[in-house]
Amino acid sequence: MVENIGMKPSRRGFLRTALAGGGALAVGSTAARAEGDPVILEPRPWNQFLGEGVDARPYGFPSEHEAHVRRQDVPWLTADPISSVNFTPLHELDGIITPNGLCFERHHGGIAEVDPAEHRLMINGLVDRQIVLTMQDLMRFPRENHVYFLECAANTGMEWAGSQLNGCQFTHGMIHNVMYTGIPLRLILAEAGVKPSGSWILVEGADASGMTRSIPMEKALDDCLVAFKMNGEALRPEQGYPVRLVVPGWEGNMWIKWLRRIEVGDQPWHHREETSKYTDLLADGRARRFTWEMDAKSVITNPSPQAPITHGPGPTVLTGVAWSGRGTIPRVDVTLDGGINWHDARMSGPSFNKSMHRFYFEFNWDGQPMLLQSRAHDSTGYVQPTKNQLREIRGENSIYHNNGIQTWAVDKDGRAENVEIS
Ligand SMILES: Nc1nc2c(c(=O)[nH]1)N[C@H]1C(S)=C(S)[C@@H](COP(=O)(O)O)O[C@H]1N2
Ligand SMILES: [Mo]
Repeated sequence: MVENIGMKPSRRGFLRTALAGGGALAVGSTAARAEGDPVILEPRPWNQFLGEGVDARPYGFPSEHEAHVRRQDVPWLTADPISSVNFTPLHELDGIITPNGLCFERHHGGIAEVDPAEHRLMINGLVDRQIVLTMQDLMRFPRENHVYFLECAANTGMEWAGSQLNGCQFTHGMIHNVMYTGIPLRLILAEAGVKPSGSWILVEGADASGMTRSIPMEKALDDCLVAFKMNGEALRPEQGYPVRLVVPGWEGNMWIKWLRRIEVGDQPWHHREETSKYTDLLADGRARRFTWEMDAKSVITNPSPQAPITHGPGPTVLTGVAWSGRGTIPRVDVTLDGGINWHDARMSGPSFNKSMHRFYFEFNWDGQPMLLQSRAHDSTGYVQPTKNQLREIRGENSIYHNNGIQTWAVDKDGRAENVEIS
């Protein structure tokens, strides 16, 4: 089937051909277009008139032509928009960083509009000194910068039993990847002095949901951050302004927003979000307890249902993202024929620990239907499973932690649809 769709047998051979012949594609279509093209021959408003001055946009927004690039919810998914979720438009993005205004939102009590002057972070419980820190106090701790993905454990949860939502925004968009500036949590805990019996922390949010989660001390002292900046600017209110917890590689629910209290204890609290929620019910009625780490996962973002192929047969760019809660993604395989032939995708951009990675696969589409899939390999050697492999182990009751391989069926017109073949 690879030959059928015009693939060169050797990936390296194709790349060389593509690079050498790259000009041919561009020159051919450009030459044809130049004749009588009004956008070239007739003046456009933007070269006839002067534009707005430098002060017109003190805080910039995207071009009005990008208005379709937006977070979106699925109205029937939740009873109301207060305890709900919307989704990152992955099919409109490139590279690895999610712009702040497009990071998906998950709230249990709506967006807390916190006044930083009235925000406090309390450390209590099994500590030598209970302390209360203001934002000004926090600014005096040493900071670090790290790029991490946050994925809700429910991402792709609607797809357990079969394909359901038509677009990678909805199937995979409960994820964002941001550079955080924050204080290592261990420094704040050291300021309070953790007692020898302190082996767990409870983190609590200042929003109306008062969300809490238990986190083992080992993780708290390892790479958790108390973050106040995202992509260089203050956290957005939607993301927990003025401070949120960053729990690298672990499920999004633990990344408490509007962080106001950290209690040190000697056992987990077993609150709502770690018992009745964010627990995986297995086929035999038992439940997986504390599934914190996010397994390696990937998705093709283009082509995909919201991003069909509109240019017809010929050179085509396939791209997507991959991530793992256990490390980096050295390799992603892609298939155009539903897993009969797999090809090495080309990784591009920085490869950070517990961050999103970008992959590309350029090929010549011959206009025949395709079954597109991607398969991530992480730095521990773990390989992203098929959905059937997941169901064999976890049954059909699950919602959370679905990292199975996603399939898009592309028809001869380039339209893509969410399907399941394995
Ligand atoms: N205080 C508080 N923290 C919270 C939540 C919340 O509702 N309140 N939602 C959690 C869940 S379930 C997820 S997936 C992430 C979502 O983070 P985001 O809104 O930045 O995408 O925040 C977590 N932290
Ligand atoms: Mo979540």
